[in-house]
Amino acid sequence: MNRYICIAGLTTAKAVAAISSIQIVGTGAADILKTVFKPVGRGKVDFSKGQILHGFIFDSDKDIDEVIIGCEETDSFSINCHGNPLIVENILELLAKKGAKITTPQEILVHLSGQKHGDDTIAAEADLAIAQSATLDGARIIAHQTKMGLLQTAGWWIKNLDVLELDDIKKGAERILTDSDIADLFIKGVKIVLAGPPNSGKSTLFNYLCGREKAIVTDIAGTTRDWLSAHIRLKKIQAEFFDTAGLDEVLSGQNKIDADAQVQAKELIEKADLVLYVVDCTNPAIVMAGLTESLNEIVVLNKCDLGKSTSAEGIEISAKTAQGVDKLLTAIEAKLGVSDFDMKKTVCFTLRQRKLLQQIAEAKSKQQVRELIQELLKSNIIV
Ligand SMILES: Nc1nc2c(ncn2[C@@H]2O[C@H](COP(=O)(O)OP(=O)(O)OP(=O)(O)O)[C@@H](O)[C@H]2O)c(=O)[nH]1
Ligand SMILES: [Mg+2]
Repeated sequence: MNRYICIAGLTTAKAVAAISSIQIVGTGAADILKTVFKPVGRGKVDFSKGQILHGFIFDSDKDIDEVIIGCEETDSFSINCHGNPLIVENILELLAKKGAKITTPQEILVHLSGQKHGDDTIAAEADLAIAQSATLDGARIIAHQTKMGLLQTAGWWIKNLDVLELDDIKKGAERILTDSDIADLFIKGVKIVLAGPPNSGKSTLFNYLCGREKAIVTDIAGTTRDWLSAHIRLKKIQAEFFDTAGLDEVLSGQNKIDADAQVQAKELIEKADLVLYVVDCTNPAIVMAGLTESLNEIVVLNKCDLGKSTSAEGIEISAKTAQGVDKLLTAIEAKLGVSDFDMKKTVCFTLRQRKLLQQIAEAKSKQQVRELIQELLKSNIIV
């Protein structure tokens, strides 16, 4: 029977790198390490908190790798080995053989932040979310919630529950949810889809934003079929731009490849945070069809270097000369609501928090609100 209840897993990327880090945490972690680690030189090994140990991980009479072990807490160690997936696998296999349960980086991180923050769930969740934030501002927004923000608002609600109106708390929860939608754009990044009729210059604009000729550009309608994407840093947020096939009913009926390309483009549009509907402004009869009212959309009038012949409204640019592109990037952030977002707003940043706030926004009694806030402040983290 397994005597230990400890877990181990890789906390760095699963790739060839200079160093990989394996974390082993929980009851029995030190006992396991004693059986697989030998120090460089002689002397007794001291696994107490704060020690840094240099030596070898070995299995029977065979050394697996030279390592540096950081003793971070009682029964919490980081094994820093060479960044070779094979070595990592051998060490994990050995730890499993000795009784550790091998698990995901997520579970390890949950364990570590739980250890660090005790029952302060929001702070523990923040540790995990900050590590995955797409931007520094996103990390800053999350960090704010652990001292002020969400922690303070929830604490204030609980403390003043008797004198506060139920409706005011419900409205407060709704406001937090709305602000969280924008905060999410800083934290997770945004998906922006370039859509529009064939030949309007979507790929030309995409290439300009990428800074290289990633997509094929020709004057043949229907050039792009498989979509391409690229991560591009805007002024405030991180965006993934998607170049898609031109939307066109004729192309759609032409053959299976074009038909599939149309389907893919429409699927991407549905999932986008923002659609840039790119049209050729030299065409007096632009078809503005294809998109739905519910979409967050900016109309881009491209090819303005050739003169404008359409009466359609939109942002005039030339993807070829870059004229107007800066204005477009500013308009994108304004449309998404991130340009003047106050980083000190109270927001939620996990699904668990969001669900509880949704329940608070629909609560029927103060007692129900009390229970929900208590759960918000203290409960197990759900990754
Ligand atoms: N003068 C001018 N030509 C442009 C501009 N943008 C694109 N073009 C030209 O328009 C043609 C079509 O450009 P693409 O970028 O391939 O158009 P697309 O929208 O990706 O086309 P599909 O992939 O077929 O949907 C090419 O010949 C481009 O050089 C622009 O701003 N000004
Ligand atoms: Mg294209």
